[in-house]
Amino acid sequence: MQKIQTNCNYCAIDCNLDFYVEDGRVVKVVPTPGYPVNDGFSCIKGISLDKQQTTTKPNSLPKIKQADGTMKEVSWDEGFKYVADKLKELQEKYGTEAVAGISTGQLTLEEFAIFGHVMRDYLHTNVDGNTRLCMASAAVGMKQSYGYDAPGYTLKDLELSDTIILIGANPVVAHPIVWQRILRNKIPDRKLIVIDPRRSETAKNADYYYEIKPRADLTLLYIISNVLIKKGWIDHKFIIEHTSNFEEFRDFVEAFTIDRAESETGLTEAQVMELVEMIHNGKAVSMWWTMGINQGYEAVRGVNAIINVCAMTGNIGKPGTGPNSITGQCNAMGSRLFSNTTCLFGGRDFANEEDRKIVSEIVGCEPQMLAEKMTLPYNKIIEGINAGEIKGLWILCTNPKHSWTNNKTFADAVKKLELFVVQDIYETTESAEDATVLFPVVPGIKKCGTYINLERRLCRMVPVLPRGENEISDYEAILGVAKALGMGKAIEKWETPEDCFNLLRDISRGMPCDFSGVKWDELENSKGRQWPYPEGREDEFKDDERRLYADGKFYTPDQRMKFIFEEPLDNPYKQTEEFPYIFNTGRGTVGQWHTQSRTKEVKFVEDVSAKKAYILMNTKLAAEKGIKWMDEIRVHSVNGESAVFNVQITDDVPYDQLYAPIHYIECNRLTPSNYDKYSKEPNYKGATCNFEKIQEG
Ligand SMILES: Nc1nc2c(c(=O)[nH]1)N[C@H]1C(S)=C(S)[C@@H](COP(=O)(O)OP(=O)(O)OC[C@H]3O[C@@H](n4cnc5c(=O)[nH]c(N)nc54)[C@H](O)[C@@H]3O)O[C@H]1N2
Ligand SMILES: Nc1nc2c(c(=O)[nH]1)N[C@H]1C(S)=C(S)[C@@H](COP(=O)(O)OP(=O)(O)OC[C@H]3O[C@@H](n4cnc5c(=O)[nH]c(N)nc54)[C@H](O)[C@@H]3O)O[C@H]1N2
Ligand code: SF4
Ligand SMILES: [Mo]
Repeated sequence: MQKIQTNCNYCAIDCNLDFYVEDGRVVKVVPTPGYPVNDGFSCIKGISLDKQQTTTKPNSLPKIKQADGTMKEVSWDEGFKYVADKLKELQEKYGTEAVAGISTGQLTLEEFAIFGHVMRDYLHTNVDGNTRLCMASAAVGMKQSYGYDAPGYTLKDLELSDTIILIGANPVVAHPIVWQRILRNKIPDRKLIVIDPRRSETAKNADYYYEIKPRADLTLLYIISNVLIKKGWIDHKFIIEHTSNFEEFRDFVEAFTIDRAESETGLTEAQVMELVEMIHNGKAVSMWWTMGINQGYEAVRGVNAIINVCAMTGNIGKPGTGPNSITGQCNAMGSRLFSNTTCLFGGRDFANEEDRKIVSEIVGCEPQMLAEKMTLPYNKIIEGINAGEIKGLWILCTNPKHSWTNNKTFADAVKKLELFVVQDIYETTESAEDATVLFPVVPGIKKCGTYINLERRLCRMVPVLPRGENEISDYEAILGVAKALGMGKAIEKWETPEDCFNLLRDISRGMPCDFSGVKWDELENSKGRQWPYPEGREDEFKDDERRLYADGKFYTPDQRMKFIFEEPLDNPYKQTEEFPYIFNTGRGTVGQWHTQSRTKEVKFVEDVSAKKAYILMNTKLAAEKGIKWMDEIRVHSVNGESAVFNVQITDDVPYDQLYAPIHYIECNRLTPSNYDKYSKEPNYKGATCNFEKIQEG
């Protein structure tokens, strides 16, 4: 029996797992003992990764839609040629930006990098990623405050913090290893604090739970900042030596007096004081956030505000501290730096001549070929299709017909496309229904590549199972189209994932994410490597768990963390008589992953999962409306759409809110086309709605 260590490609923890394989079949899966991230633990998604082998067809060829609407199987070479010719034809007919791509945070570094090279550099067009739906606000916020998209923590900080504040994060469901690391924290009197508008699974297990009004985080963080300053509970030395713009911030938050708390945030003055005192008394305070912050109409400012609180109290760069952004998808951290979408590879600048020279020399093209500007954001791509300006779309490893906000706009858009390539491990996703070309590719357990986890750790995916005839990986599919496009010299250095890794590694040299000391072969069977890990300085960076900012130096031009703030905006979706309820959305269960294309194949997850869309409703509200457990209701959203859900009744959701798990397509039928103005991340958790009971019979 052979043991193969590889990483889980669901969430951003990137657990490592040992697969025991015999005769081409997985016999057992054991979370890798001693791996610094998950050390012998994982969730059920990780240990069921091998279940996908049963659904991927052994003989997987592309399919092309025919004039009569049927899909015809063709050889891979024909598939590559068809897509390449069609992309060029559409560009010639309608303009360079008439084709676009939607990439992902769930592929390997090498896969979205080559996609970014082909589409953004060679074809000079737009590619955004599903990371926009997820991490864009954190990425933009960190770039503004720190000068670079660099979450500074290591997971060990969860065990070293005596005051852990989770704001807009539900790790019991969404990041079980974050939760497990919190449980390993044995500091006496360690406090776990949760700020969430609903009593989530994590809130129920917290020492302190604050039921904040939805979207009131920014105001709360400004009030907290003001009280901390007024009390003098701030780290003057750190502020003077390592930050900028503090005085302006201090003057700005003066207006955020504690008497505003109750009406504006839903927390009483006493609750806010309790929270502030815990921040002050904590020796190592850490704040962790996820989608409750990132997915809002002023999300970037929320990110800045969390960073501000940590910085002014000196809770940054030290063990157990930090404003810590928890990443969503397995390689969202990698895609933010290496997908060639919002920055040149490695976080370099599209407009910087020196950066262009370095990157072009390494990747093997002329500097003029490189993309010149950031991509159009996701929403503009969808709007562009609906406006008839974009005629071709190639999506990889994402299922937007389900996950995109106000998802009818995506469903409408794809009907207008002349070319719609869907590259997925399943042909049965909602998005695949409208494909004009299907590229079936192998799942993670049959391919190789690298990933970067939420604490900046690179790790290797190693093939666990052999491939069947005609089975190819995402990398090979993209490379095939690149060659059919006639990229020639510009793709010569990209022959294998290992070649690509080496290019990215060279590009990273000298950047904050420098991983020039990491070697492809050495990553296998290793403990992974957090960046930075510069070549020649390996000894300085040899620890298995490392954090950034210990020296108080940031990536801004003056090396200072910048206090950034702005007057809170008016909520675009106020509760009205017509739409009196907040429509909150998020993860439902540990076993279910996003649009369920993968996890519904896992029998022991599917057996315990609801088959139809459901929504959580407060007990009192249900009683008032005469609604019983699993009654059907039609929910009408402020976005103009409606959808049907089964009701589950609970006290964990406040009276004026409904909570819809994202794993059912109905959820995003009702979310709005509304975005943070800086990050363009959708305001997924902020719509309002109303509902009526569907009468039986
Ligand atoms: N099982 C499972 N795990 C997953 C995923 C999955 O699909 N299934 N997806 C992965 C991905 S890509 C991501 S991004 C992460 C997401 O991980 P999380 O962000 O932890 O998950 P969510 O359920 O989207 O949202 C977290 C919480 O935000 C709260 N919230 C809503 N509005 C507000 C608000 O105004 N203020 C505050 N403070 N909180 C608010 C919600 O009530 C919810 O409890 O999970 C990852 N892990
Ligand atoms: N209302 C609401 N909507 C949300 C959110 C929310 O909190 N609320 N969260 C948002 C967030 S944070 C995220 S990250 C998105 C996620 O949204 P999506 O990315 O659309 O969701 P997934 O189901 O993860 O889609 C991944 C697809 O890739 C396929 N796949 C898996 N492995 C491979 C592979 O190796 N290669 C290829 N080519 N395909 C593969 C899967 O079969 C699946 O169809 O949803 C967003 N939507
Ligand atoms: S989904 Fe996340 S927590 Fe679960 S095994 Fe995979 S990486 Fe680990
Ligand atoms: Mo995400």
